[in-house]
Amino acid sequence: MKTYKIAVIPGDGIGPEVINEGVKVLNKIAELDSSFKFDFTYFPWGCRFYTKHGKMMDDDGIDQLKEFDAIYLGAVGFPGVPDHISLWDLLLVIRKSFDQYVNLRPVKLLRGAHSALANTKNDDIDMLFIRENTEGEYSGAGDWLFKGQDNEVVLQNAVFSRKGTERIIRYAFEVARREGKTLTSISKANALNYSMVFWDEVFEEVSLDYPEVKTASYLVDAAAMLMITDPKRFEIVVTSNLFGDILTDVGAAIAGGIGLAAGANINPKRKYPSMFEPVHGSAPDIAGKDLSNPLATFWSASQMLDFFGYEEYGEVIVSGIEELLSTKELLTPDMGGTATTSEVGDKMVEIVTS
Ligand code: GGG
Repeated sequence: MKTYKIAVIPGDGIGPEVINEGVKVLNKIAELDSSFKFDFTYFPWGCRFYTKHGKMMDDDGIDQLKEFDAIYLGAVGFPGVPDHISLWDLLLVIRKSFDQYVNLRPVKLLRGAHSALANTKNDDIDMLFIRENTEGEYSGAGDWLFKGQDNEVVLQNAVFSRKGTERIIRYAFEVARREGKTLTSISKANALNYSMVFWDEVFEEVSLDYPEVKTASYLVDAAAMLMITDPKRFEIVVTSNLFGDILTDVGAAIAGGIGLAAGANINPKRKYPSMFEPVHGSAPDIAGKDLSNPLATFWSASQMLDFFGYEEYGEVIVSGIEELLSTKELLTPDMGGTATTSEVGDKMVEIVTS
């Protein structure tokens, strides 16, 4: 029997609640198949850890995580710890250290989900965002000069390496070719006259290796509008770190809400663990109240199962989410229901075993 070692980082705010339900569901899935099981190891890292120890994770945290097959993360960020510290010293350091350069974020209107767009059919919203995840606008390069003085200057540099840009675009072309779908590149070359001109050039170059893949390109501002007015035109989308982060929140709004938005941070070479996490943050206002929505965390678990090659079980989870959404029996308040996080988790466990 194969044992998958999973590092669990529940993190902050609602992170522990949603992760608890996700682990319950993953354990139940493993009971359906005698060929694999999960071995979960918990790490108490996050803002509470920072308040006690002055750091978001152990000094050798990355070395500890290397031993695992995957990381399952809840949420990071809590009032009292500056957001750029909680993000950079935990989430982003993991993505970069493990070269998780592909961020897969499905923007798909599941059966039963309610889109912020009127008169939308499920088939109208079915995209996969492939976001560059280790460099670009989130390179972390910059400087803060003459702090507090009249001549204060702040620099935040976007870094687009040829290797980093080419590999994410190539990955996206591979997905588009495999799925027979159109690949859309989103950039902003008219204003960002170095980085995005380069991005567009690399996209053109790589496209020559995939003559069978239909392509489209949009400026990010136009893309944001078109996702609302004509979402059907987007299928597979490749874009930079910042644009992907922003546009997938637009995606969350049109595909049922942030409580349904899932994400996978993938190291395609499988040299290091990949990380699975809901897109949402830690929602401190509802933390500890058993009110948070665990559906995105379930969907991220389904992405983990897909990654391990158990697509049939990944599909069991996604159709379970659809059943929950369609029957509307047990949904959390953000989805218009009155159920608690743990009640939704219990119901999901029941659905996946039925
Ligand atoms: N669920 C993970 C989390 O708390 N994410 C918060 C966030 O701000 N993420 C930014 C990003 O995905 O780049």
